[in-house]
Amino acid sequence: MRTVLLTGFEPFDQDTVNPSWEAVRLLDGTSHGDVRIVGRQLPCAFALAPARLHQLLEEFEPELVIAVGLGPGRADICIERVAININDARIPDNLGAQPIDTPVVPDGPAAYFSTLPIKTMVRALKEAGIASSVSHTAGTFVCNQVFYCLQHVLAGSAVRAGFIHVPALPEQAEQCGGPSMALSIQTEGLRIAVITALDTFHDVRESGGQIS
Ligand code: PCA
Repeated sequence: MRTVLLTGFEPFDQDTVNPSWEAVRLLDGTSHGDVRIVGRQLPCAFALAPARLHQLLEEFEPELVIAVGLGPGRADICIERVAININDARIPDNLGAQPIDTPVVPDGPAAYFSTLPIKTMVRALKEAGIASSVSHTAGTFVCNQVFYCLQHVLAGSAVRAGFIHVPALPEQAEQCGGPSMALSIQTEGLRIAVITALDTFHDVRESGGQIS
């Protein structure tokens, strides 16, 4: 059976909900043709997330992996381009750890690129009327750590992988007045992202839009 693995994160900081997990949970058990989608949750903890990720890769042997996280303040579905080899936590994780300027993988390369067709995914989301863009930073917290570990462990393999940041839910953004996106749109956006990644082996060449 062909498998796509999606991961979402447990809530972190002051939140009681994490849209990345809520959306991934809704997609768990669905399928696209002969491909099943498996959705699992990752802990928001530097000490736990990589091991859980490795476990899931071994258990499900997916052909495609998309890790998803909440990007507070993000206004659209951000297809991440690059993971960097640094942990620099602005807040403590769910175990109280707050690494500052430590490597994700000692002696690992400075960065890894997503192996997903990121521009085609953005285009497909926009064509479906869902706001999306290429992002050039996944931050330096647990999301970037997981993204880096994912690309590190799969480097040189045929398994394609990448990371997507989703916006806050409307009920989360209410308190601070920041941008948000409804869960149903996030979920549909991730579904389109998965299908597009599965079906696309050569990314389109078009501008990602940013100047700086
Ligand atoms: N977002 C955090 C970690 C977990 C999540 O959903 C981040 O962007 O690093």
